[in-house]
Amino acid sequence: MLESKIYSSFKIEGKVIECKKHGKGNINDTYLLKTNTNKYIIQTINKNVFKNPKKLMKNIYTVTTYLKENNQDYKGIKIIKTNKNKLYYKKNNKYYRCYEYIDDCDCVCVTNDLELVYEMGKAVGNFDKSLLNLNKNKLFPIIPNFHNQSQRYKNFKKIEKKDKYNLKHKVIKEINFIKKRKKYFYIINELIKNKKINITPIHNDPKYNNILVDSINKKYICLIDLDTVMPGTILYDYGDAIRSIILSCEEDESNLNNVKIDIDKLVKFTEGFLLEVNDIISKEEKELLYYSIIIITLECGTRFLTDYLDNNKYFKVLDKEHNLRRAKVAFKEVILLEKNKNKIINSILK
Ligand code: GN1
Ligand code: MG
Repeated sequence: MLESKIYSSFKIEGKVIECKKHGKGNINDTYLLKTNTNKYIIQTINKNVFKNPKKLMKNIYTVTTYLKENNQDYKGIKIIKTNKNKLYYKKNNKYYRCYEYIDDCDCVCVTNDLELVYEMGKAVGNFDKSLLNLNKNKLFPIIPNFHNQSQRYKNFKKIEKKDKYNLKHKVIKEINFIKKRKKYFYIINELIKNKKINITPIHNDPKYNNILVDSINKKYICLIDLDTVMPGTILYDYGDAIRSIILSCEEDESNLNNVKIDIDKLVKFTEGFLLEVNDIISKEEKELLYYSIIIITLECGTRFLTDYLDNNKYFKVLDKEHNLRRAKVAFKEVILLEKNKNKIINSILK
């Protein structure tokens, strides 16, 4: 599927045996390249989302170098440079990058193994803790305002008002769902403005399939997909990981009856996360853990619905309704989180 000219421009070892599509990311295209001696990941970088691939790769280089320097046992992403020692390869205005494949691991989606969920919490907490002292000015704001919920709300209102593709009438219920919850889009921004929340380099996208675990030894390995490592609050990472881990189904499930949340997983993930960030999390941040799950889930659903109304320009879709299905799942999840508010707060802040 990939021209040999592309993979052979990287410093790969061995004789290529196969190169197959891999993973289920919503943004980049990923391939697994096998040689007779090694395995690699090759990705095309989505230029519509990442306007500056050069700076994107520079960020990943900065982060992985920093993590390696500070941890002798570093097991995360390793960039394979091109034969010309560059961090990416460009051909026909397309950008490609190559990583070492991280072997002996799994990304577990719908796992019922609470020990693994606990490890996933540790993985996210440890990642955030490890980046605490990386100078955030060294990171280029690759997608400005990525988790700025009030901007996301504004953008949603703008697209909805324009209704360029005449789709609004189909999703009035979902639009009202978001508008009714407008207050959630301002909570974190307000606290950041009042300096109640610490801003440090974080992952920004640690959903379940970006967390690698060793399901045999029951230990986390690392977080992958470092595209969005930028300054933010650890609450974004906590909220984003949980929203995907506690879901009983994929995020684009079409039967809403299958959308359930698992509070035991929520509790276990939180335990692992807090174990790692205990010394760096403030009282205010701790009190916001529950809200951050709702805020990030709502933000995510709003982004899906906005993209649906905008004719699917951002996320990869299988059909025209794909983003709408994703949005509906996220909104059902928000409802379930709201319904279980007391139970969740009591069990994670115990
Ligand atoms: C995208 O790249 P991927 O599939 O890990 C998106 C996230 C969303 C997620 C929803 C750069 O993540 O922000 O939460 O889809 N990444 C970007 O599944 O927009
Ligand atoms: Mg990504």
